[in-house]
Amino acid sequence: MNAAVVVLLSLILSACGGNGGDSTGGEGQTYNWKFVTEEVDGQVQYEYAEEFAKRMNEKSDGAVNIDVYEFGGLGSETDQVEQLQNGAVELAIMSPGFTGNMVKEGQIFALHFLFPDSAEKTQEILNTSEALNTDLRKKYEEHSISPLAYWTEGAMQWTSSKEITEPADFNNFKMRTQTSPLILESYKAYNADPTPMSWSELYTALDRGTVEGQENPIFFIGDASFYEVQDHMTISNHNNYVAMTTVNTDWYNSLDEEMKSMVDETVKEMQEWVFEEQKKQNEEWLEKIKNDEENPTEIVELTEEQRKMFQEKALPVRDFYRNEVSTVDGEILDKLQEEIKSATE
Ligand code: 6CS
Repeated sequence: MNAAVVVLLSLILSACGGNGGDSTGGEGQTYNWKFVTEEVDGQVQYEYAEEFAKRMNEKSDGAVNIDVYEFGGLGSETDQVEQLQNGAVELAIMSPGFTGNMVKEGQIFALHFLFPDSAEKTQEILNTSEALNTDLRKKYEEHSISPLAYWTEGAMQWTSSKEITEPADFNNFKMRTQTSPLILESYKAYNADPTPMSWSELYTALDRGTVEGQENPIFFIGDASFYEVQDHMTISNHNNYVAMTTVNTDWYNSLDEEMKSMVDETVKEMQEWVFEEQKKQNEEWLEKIKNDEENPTEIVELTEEQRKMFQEKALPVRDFYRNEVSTVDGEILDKLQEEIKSATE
């Protein structure tokens, strides 16, 4: 989207609500908030925001009204980050993969094979980790973004125009990634040629061969139709797609205690809800992709031996994160690794 249009949209959005939305004060106070997502109707992030809005409306006896925006209307993923920062929207689902140039530490989620293979264990760690929920949150808050929760949208898989089963298959392979520099670094470790872009351009880029492959959870590969313009899907489980429920920090801090508790409580309840939602969508889409005869996809699952080859190449990226990316000498990563170790022992 044209930058001027985005600025104009942001101004209109601010004028329509601003911090805290409509406030009539005391009894009968109403709240009108905006919640932007990076996905469209039916997809996990959008469904999350709709469910969150419904619960808040019910709990507040109709006092809280949240307008949910699907991806596209308010610009690119990075435009949406700015809208949350400047308070044009109060709430956003944000992927750390689009904030890496700003919140360096948030790129921790770009590291392959860091979290356990079990999605349940991964979610448990995302829920309880002090490294993420306290230390990383502080880093985001330096930029007016408060991540209130981290949740998985499912394990990521590769789709490609040729079969990928070992690191050598990535040699000079044109791989689409999100914009965080460490994601690009993770693919350079396999000798691939990564290109960052918004997912709004990805279907066409895959179709035209501008890029040859991409990574995403299965539901997204299905719902965004990427598999229709790709021949192969590798079940690699090389990483988890992590999304964050974020709020504008000043706005959140300006809520009265009762409203803040209602937001916190709803965010907490949503963790279990969204885990089930992503699981259902990922399972359903895997079956649909397997059975789509019009758009056949060759699906291979990496063997443990093949995964080990990728793991070996991916491990040095952690040192790169510690030495070149982290602003606190890898402290958050070290703490997270300890937490992962004790959760999986
Ligand atoms: O690949 C992407 O960029 C998109 N993938 C997901 C699962 N959600 C939104 C995001 O922008």
